[in-house]
Amino acid sequence: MRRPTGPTYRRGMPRSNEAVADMLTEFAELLAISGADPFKIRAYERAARSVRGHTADLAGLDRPGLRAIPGVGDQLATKIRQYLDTGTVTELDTLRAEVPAGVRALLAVPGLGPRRAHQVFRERGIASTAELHDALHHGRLRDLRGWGPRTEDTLAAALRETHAAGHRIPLALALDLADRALGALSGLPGVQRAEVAGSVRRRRDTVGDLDLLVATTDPGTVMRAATTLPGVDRVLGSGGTKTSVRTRAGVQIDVRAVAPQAWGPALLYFTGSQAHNIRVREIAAHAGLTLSEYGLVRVRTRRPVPADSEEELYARLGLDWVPPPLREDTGEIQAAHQHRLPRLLERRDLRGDLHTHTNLTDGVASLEEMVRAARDAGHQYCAITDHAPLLRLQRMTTEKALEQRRRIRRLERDAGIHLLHGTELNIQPDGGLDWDDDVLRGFDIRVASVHSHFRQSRHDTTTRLVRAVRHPLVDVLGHPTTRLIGHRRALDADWDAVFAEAARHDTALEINSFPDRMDLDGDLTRRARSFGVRFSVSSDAHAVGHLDQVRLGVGTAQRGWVGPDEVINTYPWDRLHRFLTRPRP
Ligand code: DGT
Ligand code: CA
Ligand code: CA
Ligand code: ZN
Repeated sequence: MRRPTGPTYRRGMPRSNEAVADMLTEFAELLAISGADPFKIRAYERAARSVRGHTADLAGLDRPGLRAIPGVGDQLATKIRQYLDTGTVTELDTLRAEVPAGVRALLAVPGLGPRRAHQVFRERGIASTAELHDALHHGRLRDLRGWGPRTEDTLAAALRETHAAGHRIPLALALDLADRALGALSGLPGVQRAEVAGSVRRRRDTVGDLDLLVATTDPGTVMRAATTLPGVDRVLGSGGTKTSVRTRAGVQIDVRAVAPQAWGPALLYFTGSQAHNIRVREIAAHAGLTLSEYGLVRVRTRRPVPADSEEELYARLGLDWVPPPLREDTGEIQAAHQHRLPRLLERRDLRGDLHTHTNLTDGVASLEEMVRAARDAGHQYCAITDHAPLLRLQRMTTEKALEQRRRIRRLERDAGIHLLHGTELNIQPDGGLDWDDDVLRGFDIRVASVHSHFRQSRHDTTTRLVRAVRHPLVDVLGHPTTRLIGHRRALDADWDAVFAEAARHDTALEINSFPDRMDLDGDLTRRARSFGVRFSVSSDAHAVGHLDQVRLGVGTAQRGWVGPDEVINTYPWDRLHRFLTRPRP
């Protein structure tokens, strides 16, 4: 389709040029992943740059006109023309089909490289940076073909460098590391309690380091054990009550030993945030008390005020206990004072998952395996939401979707779980969707997400999302910002406008739990909540092991102050069904 020049100009670049440049960049990335000739890859990169800098609208150029652009030769001119005329390029579609979506996230990992990214996905099923860290941590990469301990070391060194350069660790990895370390520490003689504090306990989506707190009568034993935690390769420092170590991948772990009677104040202190702690100490000061990591002391008499637990400490200060994800000094102190803290969503409130994939598209488990795993996870219902046709790499067709529906209906008869046949639609640059309404109506649930054209203007992105949210057959806006932590920025949109529209049209917003996504994040969730929207906290599982990821989404929802009644997948089956068949404005 040829577009007129003029109205399509955005920030000086015609819209079709931007689309072509995006296409060429994707081409280069996919070529790199599939191990193509570096010369060819560079040719695509160069052409992308040159198209981005081109002021005349490419849509109006014929092949000779395209060839006149620096870096665009005969073959590229043909491909660009095909793209402009048909919206796609045959060879690109083939490449997309060969490269699973998860692999692309691995491209951001320094020291890995495209070919190895593909290899770790293919041979180890690794599809996120968190999983990669984990595999490295356990030495599961060294027996890959062409690898060895040296290759692992190089990768670990590259990761360390990025951590040293201020890069933060994804929460998923931190939680896994914390679980393992706590497992090792909590069994030691003298240990009464062991927990993770700091930003991990507050469930920030990325963390700087891990802070472990141990209540023990025998700190020496804890300090010695801390230096030999699984995966540790360097001791940064070890004293009587604090040991700092570093894992192979460069993650720092601080272990602190405290006396059992100081557990409450120490846990409060080392959970932070610093801003929250400052406010709590101010309140103590007003009451004539000083609060430190050792406890509460009355200033006048210098006598300790007994308060062993966090609950007692907060209570002594006239506050309700504040759930750690709220401890950011953003209104939680006042709410705790007025006994108006929200009852937050918890893992056990979730009755089902509304975003999962099978091997019909880019999942690795079969439909049957996925359903069994969801039932074993205790879910009352599960939606299968494989990708829709416009995400061409997935090769979905209407026939395949209908066939899957039949399989789901058969399976449901004795699956012991309610099944929803859903779809994850692709919101097109103009806000359009994959299918017309007749087809869309046939699904039990429709999640609509952005999977392409991430660099539209703020105005166009907002219009695009608002149109999707207004669609009477869209139930959930999937991973709304499309950010990939450490790899891709959030879409630039007027989120207030999107949230207001979602509230008005009763479209749920997803809190996607995939480790690299966590999208919406805590801050946007809280913002969205103020508009009165509903949420869906889902796993986006591409494998049975991913169903457990909802713990990340739950943490994010908590940071957004979200309660169970605001989350559609806490609803019992009947109520969920009513929601999905609700009349829409
Ligand atoms: P992170 O590690 O950057 O993700 O963030 P946090 O909050 O875990 O910060 P971290 O590891 O520096 O310290 C853990 C907690 O210890 C922090 O949330 C509040 C508490 N804390 C107590 N005193 C201090 C202090 O003087 N500086 C800092 N940064 N934190 C302190
Ligand atoms: Ca920390
Ligand atoms: Ca720390
Ligand atoms: Zn998606």
